[in-house]
Amino acid sequence: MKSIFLLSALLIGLMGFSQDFQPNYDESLIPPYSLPPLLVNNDGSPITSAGEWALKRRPALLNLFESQVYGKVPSGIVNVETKLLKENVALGGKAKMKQVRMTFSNEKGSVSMDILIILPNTDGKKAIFTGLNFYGNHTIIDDPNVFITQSWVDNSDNMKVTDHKATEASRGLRENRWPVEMIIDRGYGVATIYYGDIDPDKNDLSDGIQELFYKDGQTQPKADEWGSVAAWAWGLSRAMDYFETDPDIDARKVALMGHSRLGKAALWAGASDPRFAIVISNDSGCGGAALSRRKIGETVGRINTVFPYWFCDNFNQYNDNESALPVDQHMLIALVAPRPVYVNSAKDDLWADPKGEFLSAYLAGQVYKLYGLDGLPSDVMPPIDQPVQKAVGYHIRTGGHDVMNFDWKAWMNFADMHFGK
Ligand code: GTR
Repeated sequence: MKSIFLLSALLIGLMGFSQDFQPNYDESLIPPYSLPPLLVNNDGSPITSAGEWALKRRPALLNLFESQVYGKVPSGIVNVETKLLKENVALGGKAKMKQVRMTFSNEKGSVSMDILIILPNTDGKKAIFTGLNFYGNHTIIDDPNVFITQSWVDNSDNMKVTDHKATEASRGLRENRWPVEMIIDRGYGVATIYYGDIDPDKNDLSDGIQELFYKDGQTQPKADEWGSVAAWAWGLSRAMDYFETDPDIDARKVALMGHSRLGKAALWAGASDPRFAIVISNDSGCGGAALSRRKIGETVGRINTVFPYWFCDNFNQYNDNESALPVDQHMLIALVAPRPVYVNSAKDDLWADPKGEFLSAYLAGQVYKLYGLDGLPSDVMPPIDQPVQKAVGYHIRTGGHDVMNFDWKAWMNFADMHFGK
């Protein structure tokens, strides 16, 4: 009885927050804020060299993001079994397709994720773009060889998903976000995973990879343990473990990209796992590239209310209390340094706060400078549709919350530049 009462109170509270929430889109109404300094240690001493950054400040910040924002991966042992499910030619012979299943298991259970890999059908190791997808590997290319995920999928009219099951009906429906042929023609490979294979995107942290890590009797992550974003990031790192063993992939040239919630996961994976050579955030917004303290569009309180399982429970302390955060998201971007990082926004995607995303990328430049590298040259946003590409890259393009060919072209130019093509 008590729990029913608590549950309804919680639901009413959540509905209240999501219904009453009025996002602010007016720059003049942003509360005054000061950002925690990137280059000052917790004891007040300044960071003046790349060595000090790498030895002192970076680990301290990584730790804060782990314990206060995304959550730590708990200790635990899982067996990993990797199996090549299928290999075939694709795109009329110009590409080679492989599907690899990684199965993680222990006495608590078993979770499998399928990596769809499409590479130019030429000799030698390929640089690749990797990232998670929203509706299943079969949505990114209209090819009957691609297996349909058995994992839970969010229902969607557009994506033709009902009863939370992926079917033939959505094959190829996300080709617009994954211009595979264009990527292959530029000499890059693509490797993608359905994010729900790792942890289904619903408020239940007992049906994904987390459950394999629970101690006996545990049913929820502890306050400083991983939410779904960190679980998705963990899956990306496991994919990287596989890339390191694949003779067709140049594991030193893996560019990691992600859109929106998957952009948050890409940034966290890229910040915490230095094997990703380039990290790209597309419209990742709140909890991704956007500065939390600006409170424009989506806020920490709103995201934690509507998606209470994305971040660790400790992140709730900062709902409507951003000034207490010991970090802000410019620090997350800086954790990628000195590896190239690219942030991009869309003009109409105000919910994700394009200016806040830009400022994070700009401010992270302080750390690149310690390495003798150029960040973004100015704190004024570049004009629409004009990418700026240094060690830090940024663009804001025409249009809304989406992944478009414009974005892919900019990322491939950025990769060409940094991979020395
Ligand atoms: C929204 C959420 C955003 C973003 C987006 C998406 O509902 O508020 O933070 O993650 O979903 O992933 O498409």
